[in-house]
Amino acid sequence: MLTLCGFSASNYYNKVKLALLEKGVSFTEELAWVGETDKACSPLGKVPYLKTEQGALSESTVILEYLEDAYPHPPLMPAEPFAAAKVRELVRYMELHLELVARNLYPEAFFGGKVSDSAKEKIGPQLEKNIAAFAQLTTFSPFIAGEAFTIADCAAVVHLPLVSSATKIVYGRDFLADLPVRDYLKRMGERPTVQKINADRKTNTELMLSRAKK
Ligand SMILES: N[C@@H](CCC(=O)N[C@@H](CS)C(=O)NCC(=O)O)C(=O)O
Repeated sequence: MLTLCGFSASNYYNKVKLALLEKGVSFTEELAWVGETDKACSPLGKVPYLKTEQGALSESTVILEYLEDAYPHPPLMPAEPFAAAKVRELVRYMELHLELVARNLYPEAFFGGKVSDSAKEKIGPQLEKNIAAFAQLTTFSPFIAGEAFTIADCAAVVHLPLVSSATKIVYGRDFLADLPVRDYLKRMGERPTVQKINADRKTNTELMLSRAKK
């Protein structure tokens, strides 16, 4: 039995949850807020982590690769090595070059904090450059990596909305507006698995914000 630990407002948590739902693997969820995680399972205190009968795993992409090996059907990775590498490349771009850069904006965009003007001046052009590079790698037709739903979609569905909303709030302009992201997310939103993670995310975000007010 698998236990997914973390909280449903987290994009990285939802990336793994979406893969589990798409694969139809049975799992339970254990609520672990940041600061209340099991350090033996996730040494950096990050979520998500996955408890398995053999022990725990941290880092969402590592978890997805484990799930792919342990539960190959339905596949979320192409069998052909080059196509599989292209999927990993897309995940890397979305996380290292888009989400991690945009994350610097979250304190102001989502948590009532402030990002300094000098930081904003650095982050904006960096994100624009990285988004242009990412755009070169994907056509969104119909999925991020082409014909099939893959782990790149598990990442895109959870990360791209945050990049859009953070840039819109902080810079007054959605940096992803020139890419077909809205149509893509609408298409993905027709999947019951995506509807489930989005519904749970809304409920958990309210809980997270009410905890923060206390
Ligand atoms: N590289 C990690 C990123 C996970 C991550 O940053 N999770 C956030 C929540 S969305 C977190 O746990 N933040 C708390 C921290 O970094 O201490 C992964 O892919 O699992």
